[in-house]
Amino acid sequence: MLIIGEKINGMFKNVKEAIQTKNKSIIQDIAKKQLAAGANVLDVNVGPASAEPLKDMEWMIKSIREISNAPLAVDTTKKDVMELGLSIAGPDSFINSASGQKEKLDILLPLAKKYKSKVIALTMNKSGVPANAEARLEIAANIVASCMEHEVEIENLYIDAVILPVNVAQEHANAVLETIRQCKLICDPAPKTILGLSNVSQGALDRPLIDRTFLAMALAAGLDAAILNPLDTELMNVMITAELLLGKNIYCDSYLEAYGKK
Ligand code: THG
Repeated sequence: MLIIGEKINGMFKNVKEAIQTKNKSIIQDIAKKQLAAGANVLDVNVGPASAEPLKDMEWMIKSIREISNAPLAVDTTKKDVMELGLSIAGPDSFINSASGQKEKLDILLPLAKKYKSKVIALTMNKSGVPANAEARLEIAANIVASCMEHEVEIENLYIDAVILPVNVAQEHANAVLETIRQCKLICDPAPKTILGLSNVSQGALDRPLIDRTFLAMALAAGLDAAILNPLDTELMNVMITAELLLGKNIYCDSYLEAYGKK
C-alpha cells in the first residue's frame, strides 16, 4: 500500500512550535524519520493555528526539500495555499484534500491538471460526511464524473471515505469499509482508496490498538493508501502482515525483514 506519513502537521505540538519558532531541523528530522520508517509520501499541513498559512506552508516545504525529494501531500483547504504548495513541492505531489462538492472540485481540479498532481477527494459535501455507504458512494461517483470533466486521470484519483472517531461516530466505521469495497465498482479503471487512519481513534483510550485493527480491516476491504503514523512499528507490521495474508507478498519466515529490504 501507499503510505503517507501524517507527522508533519501543525495539529501536533512539536510541529506547531517548530512553525512558530521557524525551527527547520525539527521538521527535517520528522521527515527523515518517517521516510526511514517506510513512508512513501509526506503529508504537509500547517495546522489550524497558523496565522500565516501561505508563509508557513512555503517554509515547511522548502525546509523538507533541503533534505529530501520525496513526494508531498499538500494538506490544506485553502486554494491559494494549495497552489503555492504544489508549485514548490514539485513532481508527484498530492492535493490533500478536495471536498466532494462540485463547486469545490471545479476550483481544485484545474490545479491537479496544471501541476499534474494526484488528487485525494473526500466523500463529503455541504452537509458534512454522510453516515451510510450509499450516500458516500454517490459522492464518490460525482467526484469521478468531475475528474473526467476536468481531464484528471482516474488512475491519479484517491477517494477518501473519511473515517471519523469511533467514540463519537461508531456506525461510520462499517460504512467506510463498505464504501472502500464498492469504490472498486464505480468505473474501470477504478479510483484508488485512501483513509486518514488516525482519525478513527481520536479521543479514545487505546489509540494504537484501534488504528492497527482498523488498518487490517480496511486493507481486507481493498484500501490502497493511508495517511498514518509510520513511526508506530507495530502498525507497520500489521500492514505488512495483512498484505502477506492478502497474497500481495510471497511468504518467507523472515517476511517482515524482507519487506524492509524491498
Ligand atoms: N483525510 C485526509 N487527510 C487528512 C485526514 C483525513 N489529513 C489530516 C488527518 N485527517 C490525518 N492526520 C492526522 C494527524 C494527527 C492526528 C490525526 C490525524 C492526531 N493528532 C493528535 C490528536 O488530535 O489527538 C494531536 C495531539 C498530539 O498528539 O500532539 O490524532 O482523514 N485526506
